[in-house]
Order: sequence, then C-alpha cells, then structure tokens
Amino acid sequence: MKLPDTTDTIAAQATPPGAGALAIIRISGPAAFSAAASFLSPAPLRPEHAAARLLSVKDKGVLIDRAVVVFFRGPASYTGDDTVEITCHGSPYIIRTLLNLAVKNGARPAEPGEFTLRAFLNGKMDLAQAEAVGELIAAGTAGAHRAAITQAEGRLSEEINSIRTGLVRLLAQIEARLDDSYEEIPPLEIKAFARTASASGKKAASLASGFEAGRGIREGLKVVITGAPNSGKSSLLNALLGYDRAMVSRQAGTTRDTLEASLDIDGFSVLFTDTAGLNTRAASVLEREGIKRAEKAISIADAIVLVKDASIKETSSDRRTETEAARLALKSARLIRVLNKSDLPSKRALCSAGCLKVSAKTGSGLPGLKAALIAEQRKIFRDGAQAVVTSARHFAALSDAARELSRLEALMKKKKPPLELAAEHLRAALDALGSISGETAPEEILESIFKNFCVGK
Ligand SMILES: Nc1nc2c(ncn2[C@@H]2O[C@H](COP(=O)(O)OP(=O)(O)OP(=O)(O)O)[C@@H](O)[C@H]2O)c(=O)[nH]1
Ligand SMILES: [Mg+2]
Repeated sequence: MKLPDTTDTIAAQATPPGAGALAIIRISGPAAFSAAASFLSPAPLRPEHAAARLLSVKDKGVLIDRAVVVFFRGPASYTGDDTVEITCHGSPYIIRTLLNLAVKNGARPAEPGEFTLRAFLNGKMDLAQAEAVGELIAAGTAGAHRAAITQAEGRLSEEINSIRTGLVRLLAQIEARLDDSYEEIPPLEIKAFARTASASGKKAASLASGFEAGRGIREGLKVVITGAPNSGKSSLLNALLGYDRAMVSRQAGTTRDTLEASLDIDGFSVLFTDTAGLNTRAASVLEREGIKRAEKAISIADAIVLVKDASIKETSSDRRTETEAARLALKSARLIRVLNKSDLPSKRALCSAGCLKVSAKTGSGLPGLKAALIAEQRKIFRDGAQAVVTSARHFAALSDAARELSRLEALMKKKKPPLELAAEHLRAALDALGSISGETAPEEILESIFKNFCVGK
C-alpha cells in the first residue's frame, strides 16, 4: 500500500454517519473552491477567507438545502490547502447528494485521517500532534482529554525537540573533529560531552517511564479483583460502581465468568474485572474455565486488587491466591491488598503495610482504595500540564533513544573513545526521536497511524 495522493482534492463528511440536526462536509485541495462553487448559489467566485456565508446547495438547479459555508484559503486552513466546510442539515440524503456533487466536480472521497495527514505533510503540525488529534477525538475522560490536548498543543514535541537540539550540538562537535584533518580544533572535552549525553538520555528515559501510567490514562486502567472464594470480590465491585453489577451470594463459587465494568474515578477511566476465585482444587469444568479466564485477566492487568475476608482467619486459599496472582501478574502491575468485611469482628492480625481495610457492605475504606488505584495517574499530572507519553510507538522510540545514549555514555568512559562510533549512537538516537515528530518516520508508520482515524478527520 502507498500513502494517498496529496495533490488532488478530497471530500468527506466530518460528522458521524446517520441523521442529525446538522452535518459538516469538508472539501480540501487545489480544486476545493471550484468544486464547491459549482453547486453553491450564488456561486462564490472570490470567497472571503474564514467568513461564514449562507448559500443554497443546488443539484442541476434543484434546491437541495441551504447551508452555512466557510472558505479557508490555504495555507491558513486545517490541512494547509484551500478548504471548504459546509454545514448542512444532517439528512443522509442531503449529505449523500452533497458528497456526490463534490465528487462530480473534481473531488474524490477522502481516506480515513486524510485531512490530518495533509495537515502533517503540509507542516501544519508534526506527527505527534497529528496522533494527538486522533486521541483527542477518542478521549472519554478528563485525564485522557488532558493528555491528548497537551500533546496536540505540542508539549511532547517541545520536550523531544529540546533533547534533539542538544544531541545535534553534540553531533556537530564530533563531526567537526572528524573533519578536522589538520587538527586545528581543540580536542573534545570528553567529560562535558558525556555529561550532556547522559542528561539527554535521562530525559528520554524519564519521558518513557511515564508510559505505563500514560497508557492507563488513555485506555483506562485495567484492574482485576481477585481473592479467595466468598471474600467479597463481587460485593466490592458493586460497592465501587455504586450499582449491582455482579451477583453476590453466601455460596462460594458464585462468580464463574469474568465480568467487566468501567468507572470514571476523578477523571480517570478504570476498567474493573471481577473474577472467579483462583481455587486450584476446583472440580467442575465450568469452574476450571472460570479460573482460566481469571488468570488471563490477571496476566494483562495494570493493577490487581487482592481481596481477603477479615472476618475469618487466613486460609490456604488466601495464600494460594496471593502466590498465583503474583506469579501471573505483569512485573509492572501493582498489587493492592484489601481486607474486606471490616464491618465484622476481625479474625486477622492487623492490616500489614500497604494493605487497605474496607467494607463492601458499609462502603468504608472505598475512597482510599479508589485513590490508591489512580495514584500513579495523578502523579503524572501533578505538576500541571506536562507531556505524557500515551503511545506505544513513542514509548518504543524514547526507549531506543535512551538506550543509544546510555551506550554512548559508556563509550565516552573509555580511554580514547572512538568518535565515529559515538557519532553513530548519536545519529541512532536522533533518528529514534525524529520518528516521534515524523521527520524520520517511514511511510508505513504514517499509513498505520492514519488508517486508525475516522474518515473526515
Ligand atoms: N458483612 C459483610 N459481608 C460481606 C461484605 N462483602 C461481602 N460480604 C458477603 O460475603 C458473601 C460473599 O460475597 P461475594 O461478593 O459473592 O463474594 P465473592 O468473593 O465474589 O465470591 P465468589 O464469586 O463466590 O468467589 C456474601 O454473602 C456477601 O454479602 C462486607 O464487606 N461485609
Ligand atoms: Mg463473586
């Protein structure tokens, strides 16, 4: 596959499909104004930039709709090309007719994300900002929105660019020496050089380290509730959600299948999965299947809430569940120990450090549990609007850059560091960082990014 042609004119509906009060059709490209003029009346021959006009849409002289039309003269448009935005009534018939008229008069239907792709190719935004536009549209919580808008405004790009500027300077220092066959330039100050390289590497690594929490902010934090049978896992889920999502009973083994529900906690999305207890002695086929599903959920979770029943003594099932959960969980996953049923007389030694006492019945301790779950997310946003790495692509690029820079640092510790090799590490780090803003991103990357956009964006 190849990237679509960027020299022609594209048209698409920018609003969601289906009927609505209003819909927006966008036409962008060199023939955008002439295409629109051919079906708008009175035909706007020299349209004013960014001014709204009420015009008639006509198909062979027949009135289709009256629409508000705004003309943006390139490069002062979203895409950078001449663009027309037509706000018409949101009838599928009107929309279809308008798009047909645009196509008959010189436009072609746009591919997904093609308007934003053009904006990127025309230098209106860099790749990280273009990706953030997609995330902004998809953001469902305050946290995801904040991460996306910060990135769309260019904060991540600024941070990356500041690292890159430093590296370009280092590379220039090396290249000057490599070209300097008459040895006119004083030798490289290795210590200062290594210090700057190391600081840049740390910056890249620190941006990358926010990724796990950043991904949680964008996609929602995956939290699994596990624990011995009857410890109150389902009751806890219901109490957290504030409604009866899961069945609860005094019988052990009530929950078999995994059960999901999401909750917005202080602007962050949390996806809870209630599971069957990891009772390895489970007899029935159904129970075993339930355990398999629980294990799978644990293995991909960002955090695991381990529930124990405070009203009974520690059981072997408690201990087995804890070992199993620790074995299955991702290394990065947080384990949160919860002593439930704290409204009943306790049969346990005091809650150990990091353990939370709660009662699904009375709701006590739940605010603390919620706060513990989103603590990481909060930490990232503590210092105001800062760049958060939410994309696996950016994370990989930053990690690559950090790795190259740490190799460079190690190299500079040698007695006579080979400058050619040092330059190679610098170039590799610069390439990795450049792929984030798009300067060094190959076509396949662009393609895979923009195909996930909706048509019309
Ligand atoms: N007093 C009291 N009872 C609770 C509390 N939480 C749960 N229970 C009771 O404990 C029993 C088991 O609750 P469930 O929520 O079904 O427990 P579970 O861990 O989901 O059980 P399984 O799905 O069978 O593994 C029910 O009778 C609940 O009413 C609590 O905080 N206090
Ligand atoms: Mg249950």
